[in-house]
Amino acid sequence: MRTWNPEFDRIFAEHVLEGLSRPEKSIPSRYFYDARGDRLFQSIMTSPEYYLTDCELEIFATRGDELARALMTDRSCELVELGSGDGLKTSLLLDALHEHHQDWVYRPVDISDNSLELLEQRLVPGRPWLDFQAIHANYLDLLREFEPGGVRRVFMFLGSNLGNYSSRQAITFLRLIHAAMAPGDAFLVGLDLKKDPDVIRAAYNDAAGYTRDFNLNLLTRINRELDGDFKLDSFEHVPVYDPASGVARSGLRSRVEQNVRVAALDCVFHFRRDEIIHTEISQKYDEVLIGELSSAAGFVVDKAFVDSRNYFTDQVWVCA
Ligand code: AVJ
Repeated sequence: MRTWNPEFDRIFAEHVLEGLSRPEKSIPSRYFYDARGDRLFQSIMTSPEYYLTDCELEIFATRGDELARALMTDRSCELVELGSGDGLKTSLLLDALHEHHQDWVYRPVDISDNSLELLEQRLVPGRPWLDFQAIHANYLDLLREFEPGGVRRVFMFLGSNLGNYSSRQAITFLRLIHAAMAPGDAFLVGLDLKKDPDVIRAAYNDAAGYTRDFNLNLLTRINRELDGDFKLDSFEHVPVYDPASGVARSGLRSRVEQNVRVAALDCVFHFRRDEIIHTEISQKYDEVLIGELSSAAGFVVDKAFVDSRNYFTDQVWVCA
């Protein structure tokens, strides 16, 4: 596996310092995903309330062949997956392409070397034709390294991962992808749609408590990696959803006024009672929002697939 940027640890410390020093405290959601966070996310994905994975899987399982046909060409191709996912959906697409004699190089890019290894164990056995070339990197940094042209590329960003960005960040990110693309390349993106707010609220507040543990894992991680003394039971997971904007937001509420020392940062952070550490946003989309986003970044929607409940969409975008 190729590691593109080895400085993850230093960057985590910097981001925690920066995020907890702000008047509105926050920690970037990408730090959920250490080995334990990856496992918790797997549990979230199998929880009955978290519909996103099932919906996207349904699209890949029932429309995989159409998806493959929408992406096929007569040139050699690489599939660059930003954030590696669990491999199931990707394997359906790769298998559908293989049936059409389209054996693409598959390059999953992920910040978690742990999940890249799991992915390799899941995908490679039984697929001797698969050229698997994982890249361990922050995909934001890596995207700047792609020279458009040469081999045809299809960038893939599934699972409504885009929703973790604010709309400004999302446009910046989409422009980075656009800049890495040459005419004829494509972008396959999975987006969670607006729907009954209670369905969305339940998805971020599962009864088994996986989402709560997933959020609190950020504090566990600071305790372990940065020698922090967060008391986990003095913080509560608070998910909220605003149907008008489509923003689902998660945070950790301090139940009491308290000071928390993080030794590796040589810092003590003060928390007022009820103060929130913002941990994640998960944007829900509608057609208007998708139109605004795609065109702001220079894309047009070429094909759109939805699941049977109209909860989720996978779309092929091309350069306008
Ligand atoms: C992987 C970013 C799509 O926002 O729904 C799941 C992560 N957070 N439960 C999402 C997540 C809480 C997930 N994404």
